[in-house]
Amino acid sequence: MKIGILCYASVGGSGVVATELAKALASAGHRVHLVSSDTPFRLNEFHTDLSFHQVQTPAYPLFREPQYLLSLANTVVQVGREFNLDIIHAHYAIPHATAALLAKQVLHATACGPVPKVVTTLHGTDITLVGNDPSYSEIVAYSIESSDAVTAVSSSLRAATQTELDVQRDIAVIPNFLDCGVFRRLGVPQLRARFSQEGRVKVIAHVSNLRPVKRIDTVMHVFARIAKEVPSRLLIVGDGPELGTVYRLGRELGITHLVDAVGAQDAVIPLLSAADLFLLPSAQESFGLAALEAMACEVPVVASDVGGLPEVIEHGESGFLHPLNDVEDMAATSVRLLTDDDLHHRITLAARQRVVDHFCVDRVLPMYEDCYERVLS
Ligand code: GMT
Repeated sequence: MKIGILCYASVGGSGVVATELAKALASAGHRVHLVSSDTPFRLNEFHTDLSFHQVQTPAYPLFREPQYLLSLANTVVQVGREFNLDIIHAHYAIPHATAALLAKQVLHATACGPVPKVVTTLHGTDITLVGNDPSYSEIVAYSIESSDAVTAVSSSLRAATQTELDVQRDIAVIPNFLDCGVFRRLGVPQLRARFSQEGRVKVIAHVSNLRPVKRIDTVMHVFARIAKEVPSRLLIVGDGPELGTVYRLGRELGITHLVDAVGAQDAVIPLLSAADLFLLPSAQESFGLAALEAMACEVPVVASDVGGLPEVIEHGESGFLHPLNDVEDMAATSVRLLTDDDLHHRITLAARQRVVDHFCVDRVLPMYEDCYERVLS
């Protein structure tokens, strides 16, 4: 199949999933065209059947607002026409689904042959945080209803789409995935020695784009409680608007000297491989790709019981889930995991096994291929 994929280039799970899907589809013999404002940050290697098309959004003095939606749709029209795309796959509804539908209309009006079908994948905040905002909701709901097929990364997100946007159509659940051969715990003795201070302290990790929804304040409060009981350090990987909260609460809680904030990093596997525990106390998480990546690297996750996280982590089996903002219980569970080697070992193995059983690329890729084949037939 000839497939165009639209996604964000910025650090975030939807761009990661779209890019990994593009790579996997190309490796499986499809011809894939990735369309984005910039090179997506996980597109780090050359694939013969995967091309990247950058959207150019020229400025003009009359425009006070960027016209990205139009230039994106225009690029998709050009790529669709030039390469006879069968499928346009929009990742994240805003504005990708809308741009894909607009491009399809233009291709329909101007083409002599078949026009591509539009598949939209919903990722989370495109529904729960931004998409349901009254300033976007009409267009988002219309774009979802008008796509030829729609997928959501969890049952929880499908339900939220139906209730929050009053969408009636079928939505298939296709979970997020990773390459289980690549995402595995590595031996990283130097990194481990650096963060664990030669094995004297435990390493607690948090990886995110540090936006308010990730509840960095809770990460800091939980860690402060852990550090009172177990010698440990906090490894924060990522950058974003809440970085200031890390520094402010670090000072207020007297833990600045225990925090390593290393910024946004492409290579998260070595960093996760140096960790003993992963905290994800988000206010909302439609899936929690960061948790999945930690579990694949044999790092037990303590997270909030929200959104799609219970579809990834089975509480008490492959990780732990606590009510939102339950700092005391999150800290108590973390201390148990860090002080009970048998429990830590059991959860670690179960977490890795859960990823291998349900979320490896070879299991999930056929679900997307089936979805494409269904809309084309
Ligand atoms: O978090 C966002 O604002 C958007 C999005 C992203 O691009 O990172 O995250 C969502 O999509 C990920 C990939 O499907 C999911 O793993 C995240 O759980 C989800 N984020 C939220 O629901 C907050």
